[in-house]
Amino acid sequence: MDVAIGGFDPSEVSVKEGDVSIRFTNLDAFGHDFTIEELGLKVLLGPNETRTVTFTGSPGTYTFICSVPGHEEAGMVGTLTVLPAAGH
Ligand SMILES: [Cu+2]
Repeated sequence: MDVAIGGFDPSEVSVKEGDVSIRFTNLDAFGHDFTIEELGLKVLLGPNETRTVTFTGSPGTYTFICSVPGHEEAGMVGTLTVLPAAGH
């Protein structure tokens, strides 16, 4: 997922429940983060940093933002949908 002041690309992501891995690339020369308040998840992304983060996702729809002041207002908001694994 590309992370920049204009927003997250893609801004709508669907994954299966369980271990969710997302690779983030910060395209800007200043910091951002990937925050899902409902999950207590906050991934800090330094300038031009690329990192992969794994967390446990339960089925549902979650809003993610960049919590740096002003960045959500600048469009850094999106939706993560965690789908039930097959067989549930
Ligand atoms: Cu940001």
